[in-house]
Amino acid sequence: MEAGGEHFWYLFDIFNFWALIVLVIVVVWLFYNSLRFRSKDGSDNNIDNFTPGVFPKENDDLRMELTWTIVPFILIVYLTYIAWGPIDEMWTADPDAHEINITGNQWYWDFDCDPLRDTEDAPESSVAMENRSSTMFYNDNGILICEITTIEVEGQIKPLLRVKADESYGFILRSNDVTHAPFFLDWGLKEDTSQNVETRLYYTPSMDEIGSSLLMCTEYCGMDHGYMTAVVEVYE
Ligand SMILES: [Cu+2]
Repeated sequence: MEAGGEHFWYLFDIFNFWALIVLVIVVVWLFYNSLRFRSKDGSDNNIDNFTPGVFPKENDDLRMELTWTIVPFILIVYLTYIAWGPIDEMWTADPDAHEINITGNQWYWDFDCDPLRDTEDAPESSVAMENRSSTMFYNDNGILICEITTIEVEGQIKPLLRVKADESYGFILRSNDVTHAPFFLDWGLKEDTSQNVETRLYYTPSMDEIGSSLLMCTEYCGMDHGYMTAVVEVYE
């Protein structure tokens, strides 16, 4: 199964549906038992005659224990199963993918369209995005594959990553400080970036995804976490 896009929203709806079902069962069960097993006025409060430190085995109900163990287990196995394909797809390396570096910093994203350009002697420095001019990367046929520039969003300058529809991209994720997590909102992809660990995700934006969408940080990383956004644009 493919990752991201419509598959993400399909999973999103199914997970929300089951979350709602579980919520209703738990809340109804909670109120039913709270009301049903209330002690009456004037009755002994220790209605079950509990003794501290002694497990009241006589109140045990094997059927109930099996039910609340097996039913959630089946649900979790089912949800894991349907989410497995898209996650596996997102993590399956495509050797032909065009690589883009995404580096998290407190509190901005640093993109690099041409990670192979850097030599081993010149490790990536965290250049503040305000100082970066637009960079473009063309493939051997002279087609623009990736562009990094800036865009003004509600009065703030944000990085803008432009990628081409139907091209395969491999995003190499790193962090210069704490853990961040870029969330490609419209693609439904997210992955942690951690210091000293390189993580990757692979995606081919489709023609249906042409246009701009938000990239935001979804791992709390300090004061300006909420402003750690960027714009991702897919062009034809
Ligand atoms: Cu963050």
